[in-house]
Formats: sequence, structure tokens, C-alpha cells
Amino acid sequence: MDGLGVGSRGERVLDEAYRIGCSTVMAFEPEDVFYLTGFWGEGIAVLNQSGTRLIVPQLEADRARSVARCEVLEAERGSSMLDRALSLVGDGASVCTDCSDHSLFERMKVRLVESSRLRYSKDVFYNARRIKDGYEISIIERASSILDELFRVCEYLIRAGMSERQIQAMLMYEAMVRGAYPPAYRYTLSPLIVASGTNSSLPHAEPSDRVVSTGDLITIDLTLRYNGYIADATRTFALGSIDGEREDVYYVVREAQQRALDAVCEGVQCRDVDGAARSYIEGRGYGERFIHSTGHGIGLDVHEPPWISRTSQDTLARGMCITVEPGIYIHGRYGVRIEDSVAIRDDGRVVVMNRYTKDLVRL
Ligand SMILES: [Mn+2]
Repeated sequence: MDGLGVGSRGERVLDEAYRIGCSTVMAFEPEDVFYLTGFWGEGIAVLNQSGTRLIVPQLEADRARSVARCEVLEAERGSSMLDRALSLVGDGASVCTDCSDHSLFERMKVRLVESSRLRYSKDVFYNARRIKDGYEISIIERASSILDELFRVCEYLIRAGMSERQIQAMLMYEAMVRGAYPPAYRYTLSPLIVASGTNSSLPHAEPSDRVVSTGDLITIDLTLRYNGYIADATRTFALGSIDGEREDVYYVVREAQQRALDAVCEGVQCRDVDGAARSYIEGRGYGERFIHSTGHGIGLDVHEPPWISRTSQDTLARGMCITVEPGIYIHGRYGVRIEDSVAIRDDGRVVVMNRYTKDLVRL
């Protein structure tokens, strides 16, 4: 990470903290620690107007010092790390933290001197992180181009007779040699979604031993991390020739996805981007089968604000990176989803970061 960027990211977080009356920030979540320091690992970052300090256990100290763009302090793992972090908090400070561990939060409260206040706020971090700087966008663009390469790999890799698990394993190999990592998303066990045939009717299917065969739709949802940042894209392939019904649904989703992409622009309400996809799908009679929102922000989390949903109160702005991913899921039979990651660059230009074709590709 570039030092300048990390510095201004800290300023963004501190500005958000001031807005809720806090002058010190304590970060525990790896995404937020990374955002503030450039170090991804076990540690606590403390930020106030005198700068950022990172407290790490001894085993991480060398690694932290080699990458972190701030002062690194060592403490014994556990409560002495917390004590060290709290010792950096001045008397009478108002502290906000992303710590969602209740017992840790209570311990902090007890140990802070009486004149200090502690409050939980994940929004301080999310609000800062929702606007990416040029460096962050360039990383996500590079990550997106790796996903495009992997879709090209699918063209020669996927053959009738392979299991979803085999396809996942081979794609993960291809991803990891290109520098991409599993996203460590907690709500799915597997790093990728490879959903074939009936499994493709489940938006978050886990890869199984199901063997792919001619006539299947195969949804490949690639959510991978690269230099800390997430890229997210989905293509639905056909294995051999598929029936007319499946092909029609494919092109309904494709048109809906294009309409939502066309709606993306700074100043636009996120719910209107959702509406562009949803109203088209509803008009084609599949409204009940579009069972999730149109997209979400991406960055250091797989899903983060802004939310591209029917009820979203968010407005698109320069620096945002989002996904656009409508889908149609016919219960117990098949499903189609097409997803691109999109950036609104700091000059206002909308860039669809995935370039891989959205024509129906027959493998
Ligand atoms: Mn997504």
C-alpha cells in the first residue's frame, strides 16, 4: 500500500469519527486494521490526530513492520495487547471502535479511565471505506481482470463428467497462481460458487459432487481477494446445447443486467439501479424469481455499503465500487445470474471492470 493513501484513509476515518463526536478510533477487524495500516493480520490499530499506531503480538511484529505505514508496537498476545492499545488513549477521549465482541467491548469500557467514553460504530469505517481512492480502484480493476482470465479458463477447463468440486479446485489453482485468494466470506464454506443444473437455482449453492452434463446451466460466481481487495463477478455458462426456455431466461437476465449497468452514474439513487433490473425482470414475468438485491458495494469486505436494493437509501458517488448482478432462479430446476463489478472513477467515469463476454457461452 502506498503511504500517502493510508494516511488519507486514516483522515477519512477520523473525519467520520469526529462526526459522531469521537476523537480516537480503535480498530480490531482485519479489514479496518488493513485500511488504516496496510497490515493484514492480528492486531489493534489506534488512530487519533497524532497518527496511527498498530499493536501486534510478537509473532507478527516483523511482518507488520515490513508492510505497515505507521508505528508498530509489540505486546503479548491477549489482554496486554488491549492494555497497550488503551494506554494510547488520552484522558477524556471519546473512542469509537469496530469491536463487535461483547466481552471485549465490556473489558475495554471497564479499563478506560472514567473520563473517557466508548462507543461501537462500524459505520465510521464503512462510511470512510465506501469512497475508494485511485489506488484502491486500480487494485480492484486488476482483481477484476484476473476474474475475466478465469472465465476464459472455464472455456477449456469445464467438460461434461467433471464434478462441481473438481471445477472449483481447478479454478482455485488458477486463481491462486495469479495472486488471488479465497475471500474468507463467513456465510459460505467454499471459496467459489460452481452451481450446475438444479443447483444453479440456489444463489449461494455450495459446490457438490454433482457431475456436470450436457444441457446444464453452470453458474460460476468468482469472489476473490487480491492485495486485500475483493473482486466479484459471475457468468452462467451452458454446457453443450440448452433448451429454449433456459436460453430465454438467460437473455432476460442479460438484458436486465445491462439496463442496471446503464443506470449506474454518480448522483443516481441505488434503489433506481435495482429498479432498472427488477422492473425489466418483472415485466417479463419473472419478478417472483429474482430473489435477491441487484448488487452491493465491494472493497475490503465481500459485501459492504452502498447497497443496491429496492429499499436502499444510498446514492452513487465518485469512488464507489459496486456489483450489478440480477438473477432468476426457477426453484428446483435451474437459475441464471450475471454479475459485473463497476467503479465510478474520481473523474465520474463509470467503468465496468469485467470485460468477459455476456453472450451465452456454450462450453
Ligand atoms: Mn456479488
